[in-house]
Amino acid sequence: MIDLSSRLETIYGPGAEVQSARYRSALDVFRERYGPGLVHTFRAPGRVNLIGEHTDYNHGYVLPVALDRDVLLLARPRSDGQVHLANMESGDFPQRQFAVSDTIPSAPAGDWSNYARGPAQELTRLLGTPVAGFDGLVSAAPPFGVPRGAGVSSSSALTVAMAVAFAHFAGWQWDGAEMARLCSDAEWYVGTRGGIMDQFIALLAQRGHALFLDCRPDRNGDFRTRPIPLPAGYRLLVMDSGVRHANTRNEFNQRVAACRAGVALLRREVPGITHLRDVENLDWATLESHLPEDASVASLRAAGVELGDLPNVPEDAPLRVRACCRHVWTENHRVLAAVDALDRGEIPRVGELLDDAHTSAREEYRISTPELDVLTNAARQVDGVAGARLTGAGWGGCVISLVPDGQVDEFMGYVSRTYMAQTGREATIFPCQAGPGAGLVVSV
Ligand code: NG1
Repeated sequence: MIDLSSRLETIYGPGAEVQSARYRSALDVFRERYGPGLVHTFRAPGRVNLIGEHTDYNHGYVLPVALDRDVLLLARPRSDGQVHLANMESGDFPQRQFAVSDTIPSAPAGDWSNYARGPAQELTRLLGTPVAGFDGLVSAAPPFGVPRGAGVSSSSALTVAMAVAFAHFAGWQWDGAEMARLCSDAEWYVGTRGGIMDQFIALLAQRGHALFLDCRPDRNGDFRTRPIPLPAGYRLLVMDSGVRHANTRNEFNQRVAACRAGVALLRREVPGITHLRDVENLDWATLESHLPEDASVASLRAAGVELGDLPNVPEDAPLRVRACCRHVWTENHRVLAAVDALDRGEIPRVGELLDDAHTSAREEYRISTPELDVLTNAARQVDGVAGARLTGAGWGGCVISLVPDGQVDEFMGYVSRTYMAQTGREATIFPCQAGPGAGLVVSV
């Protein structure tokens, strides 16, 4: 019989006893609901991104880190092709049921079962035969679960946990990159025109490391990745602003549209380009003169600019084409510089780059909020801190900062007090433990 505690220690490190209680209570709930017998427990982590925001869907560079906060999916296969889903947070996520096929109708927008429907459909298509359904129970409540809507990728963690379970029951031996692509397609099913960063880190993370990922596939469809050790002597602290924005998918897709518009317009000058990544070595000052500051979706389409499908983006949505593309161009250069500085152990330089990335996210991509700006400013006041920036899509969520080991307590106290004084809100601050990637944890 597998010793759950030692298995959990390999995932969560010392102090994993609290996880043991969490796993056991989820197992009890599962068996109460679905009956006694063997249960498989899968997990997938959330993430923060050290630097490289909104670059992934532009085929750029990112540097995410997995959290030790994760989504657990307890599951037992069924033989009737049905998926039955329950959630420990049943008030927010009522039970759901659907049938597996290669064309699964999506539930209404916002329905949590879409994060299972997407992977079931995509894996069925990939394997050419319907995958097995299962009885499932999700456990992702605080404090161990991935905070929702906080820009730390709770939706991808849920998608990846579902995909890993479907793959396990289908007997599919996945390889990280192929699985990440499948999960990314599964999120397009849900309606986000996002990139591949979240799925890659959720699957390929290593303890104590960030993951450098070049989001441009090579000719064989492979991606270049490199684990980068987190700097010794520093803790990566995550500050959750508590601000959650609804409907950010429209805003998100508008930014995607601005980038696509930029590519389509620049293609008239630089034939053959498909993503902003293609112009990263050209002089930006020359390029940007070809891009409008502002343009609506309708005016761009009328001018023959191809934007592709853009769910939830109104025709009169204003796109800040030049500023958005400038952010992506400069951000890619910052990621490469940050990797270089980490390799050399030049942590103050990493900090400068994080600060610059936040300024660009705020001024150019316009994804910050007053609360996130208060947190970044407060973080930078503490001695020795190397940078602070928002992480994830933006419009709320979390800020990260590299804090010297000896300053962690002072940092947490100062930032919490300042945030409360300036916004009247409580920040939740926690260290990122850089956990490992998704998979089957235990079958008991
Ligand atoms: P979050 O923060 O999880 O909404 C989104 C995208 C990422 C990436 C970041 C911005 C999805 C599933 N996630 O992340 O791919 O584009 O924003 O860097 O689309």
